[in-house]
Amino acid sequence: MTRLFAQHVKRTVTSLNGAWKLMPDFDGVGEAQEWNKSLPEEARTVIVPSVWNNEPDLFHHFGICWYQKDIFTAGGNLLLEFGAVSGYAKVYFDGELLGDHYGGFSAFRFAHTAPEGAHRITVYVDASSNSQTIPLPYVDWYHYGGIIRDVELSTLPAVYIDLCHYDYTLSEDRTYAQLTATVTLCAFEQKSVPLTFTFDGKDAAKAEVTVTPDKPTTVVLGPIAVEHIRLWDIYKGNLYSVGVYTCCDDLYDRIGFRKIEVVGQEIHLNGRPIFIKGVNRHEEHPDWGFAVPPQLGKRDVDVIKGMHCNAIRGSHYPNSRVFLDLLDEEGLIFWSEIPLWGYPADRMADEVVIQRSLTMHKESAEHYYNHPSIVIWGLTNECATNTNEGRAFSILLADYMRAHGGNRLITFASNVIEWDICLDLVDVVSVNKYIGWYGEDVNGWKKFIPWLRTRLTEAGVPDKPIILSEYGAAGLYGYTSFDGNKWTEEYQASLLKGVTELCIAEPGIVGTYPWQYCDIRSENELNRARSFNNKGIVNEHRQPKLAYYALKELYGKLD
Ligand code: ADA
Repeated sequence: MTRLFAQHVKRTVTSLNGAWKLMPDFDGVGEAQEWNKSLPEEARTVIVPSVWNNEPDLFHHFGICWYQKDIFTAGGNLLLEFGAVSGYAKVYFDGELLGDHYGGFSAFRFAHTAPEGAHRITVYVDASSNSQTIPLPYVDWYHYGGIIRDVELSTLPAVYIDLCHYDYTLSEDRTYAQLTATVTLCAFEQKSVPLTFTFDGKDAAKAEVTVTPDKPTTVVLGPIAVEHIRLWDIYKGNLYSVGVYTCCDDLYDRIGFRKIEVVGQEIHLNGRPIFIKGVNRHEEHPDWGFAVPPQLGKRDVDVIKGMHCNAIRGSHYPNSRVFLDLLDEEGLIFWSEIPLWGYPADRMADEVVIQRSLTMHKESAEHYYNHPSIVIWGLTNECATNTNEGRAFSILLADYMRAHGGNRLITFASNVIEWDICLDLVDVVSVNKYIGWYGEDVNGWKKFIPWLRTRLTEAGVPDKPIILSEYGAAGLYGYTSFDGNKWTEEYQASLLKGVTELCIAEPGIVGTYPWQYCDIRSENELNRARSFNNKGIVNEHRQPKLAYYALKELYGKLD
């Protein structure tokens, strides 16, 4: 996968990005007509990763498409990996089903054995949505479908390394750590292999492991002692190279040592209170959909850092690993979530939705575990957390992420703060509010911000820190006027400035995430001008609006 460092040295990995055949299946006939074996002749060539909606005739196609690629491999034990497929995916190898995957923004893989020669990979992608999908049909972004991240084929030895999580405990003074590597190995045939844990370029611990093909084997190496630690911190992307290897396979990663915790009404990073100077960002661009190139991610980081932000919320879905790598390096804080956007009570009681939600959070915890930049897990966004169904659902998700998500804070973004009954479940209370845009007069903010603590006290959680996780106004790029009316850049800039100032001055408010970094494509039904959500601080081409300079000045003063 595209990362900022090499994950493998011994493993042979071939990129399957590039030309694939694409065939839209408007009438759902592909399975009956065995497209898993061969696509019709009129299938077109597309470049993967991409979204099919950027094909001129497929803009409004929210259903099924099939992808196919003919490959040549030296054969043996293979691992076929997808960085992400937006939609429900079924993967076929030479016409035979390898497996399926639900969840549009996370990586998945299938192991398979095949002889040397020519083979065919086919992927069925269903990007349609209904009352049981995540996301639901009604969202405020575009339902792009496609193979949106890298595809790779690796050749594996009999025993291979599937996953490795690194855990550590820090000494009181945070200069020393005890570090372990928890390694999951899989096998095509029973075998013993020597396993080495390497830290900062030096072998640190070893074990002999026997792995059988029936199930993955997990082994813990270490703890090893790490002294004179350079902590990972805001704007200090201090990273250490870590890895595990056997005779014939390896997996490298990077970690950062840091400690995040809530102390009274504050969030402490490495023992120090922080103020989160955030921004909400969709990983989206009209030319690329969700398949944004890493170069754009880098540009976004530069623009966001240029605004003196120290944090990004990945609204509303898991972001690409390469983007998280950038944040790890820059020392920027990340809030990661899954697209549980606007679920009403009955949907949160639906067993299919529950299982899908748990799986998607599980995949985030599993794949993103080692990224120091992920400091917050967002469980849901604007769901009915004012209902018993919402509470039962939130408990399930919070318990899972607390048990498996590493040293991170748990939150969800509430738009029902007045009636929310889940506030006790989180480490930090996050509030979405659009006073001054939808309905109420902009002056309402002056009452609302100090009232939040009163509300928390009434809800029985008087001491939790608070984040304003969304607020904003649309400003049409280039539309400026002395009248300062809604939709002008002036109105947007003044609202964001005013609310951010109120939050900074309010004790117990520990962070702000204005909505939103850049303009994004949205659905027509939401009555959005240009069919875009125009609340971007920069437009979709990353050109700054007045709000950019207003926030830059405010956030800059806190550096
Ligand atoms: C919500 C939602 C965002 C966006 C925003 C808006 O808070 O979480 O995704 O839709 O409203 O612009 O209205």
